[in-house]
Amino acid sequence: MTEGQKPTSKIVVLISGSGSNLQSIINACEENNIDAQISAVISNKYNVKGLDRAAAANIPSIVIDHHAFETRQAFDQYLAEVISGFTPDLIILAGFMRILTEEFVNQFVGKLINIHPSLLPAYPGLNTHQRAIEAGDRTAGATVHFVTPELDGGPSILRAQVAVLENDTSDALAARVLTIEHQIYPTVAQWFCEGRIGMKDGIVFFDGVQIDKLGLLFTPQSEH
Ligand code: NHR
Ligand code: GAR
Repeated sequence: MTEGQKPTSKIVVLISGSGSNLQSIINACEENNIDAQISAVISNKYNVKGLDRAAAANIPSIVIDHHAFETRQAFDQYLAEVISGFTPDLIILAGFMRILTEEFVNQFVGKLINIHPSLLPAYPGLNTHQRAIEAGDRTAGATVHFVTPELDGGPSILRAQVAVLENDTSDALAARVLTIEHQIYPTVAQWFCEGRIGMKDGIVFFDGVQIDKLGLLFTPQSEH
């Protein structure tokens, strides 16, 4: 490390499934678009594709099966211990499907981010795409936000929109939203690792300036 330079940040990624968002973070780290290393991938499920992605990138992975714990608190306590062992600067929820207890969140508040497949505050929780289609929404999207104890209620950092098409299906919309997720999540991870964003007293700062509660709006780069 060159003197005076900040050391590379350490990231822990939590997954439950396919891990395509994990892949976008892996790629961005490998391409030096994020100045960080992924110390570990933790899944609460066995045999998910995200674990194969971690293995392919030579990243250690750990499965912590929530069924093995009697209570949510016990699972979260163990999860927190394992995460703390890696002394991460940033913890990324990437399709992680377990609601986290207040005790867990409070241990890591300010360094815990999530990507949610809706334009928060619309549609917190599950089945976001079906709900957007049924409501007749013309736009959908994804939101990266700091995690607070309130489910999907933490302050937004960056949102991106996609169109809802005529006769859209939940799967088709989900795929369209995922492509934009893969753009905004590495962007936010890099901002965090560069120290450009942070949360203080529930307020997000970008380059030292307070941002709107809805977060910044991502504008895709047009082709030249
Ligand atoms: N925990 C806290 N405290 N705050 C948040 O904002 C969180 C969180 C944990 C996960 C991701 C979230 C999403 O982006 C997330 C945000 C799981 C559920 C859920 O209902 C809802 C939202 C999110 C993640 N999970 C069920 C549960 O009982 C299990 C569902 C399943 O296993 O399929 O935990 O959408
Ligand atoms: C993503 O769309 C993510 O926003 C969403 O699940 C998908 C995970 O895809 N997250 C949640 O719904 C969290 N409850 P991935 O595993 O391919 O990254």
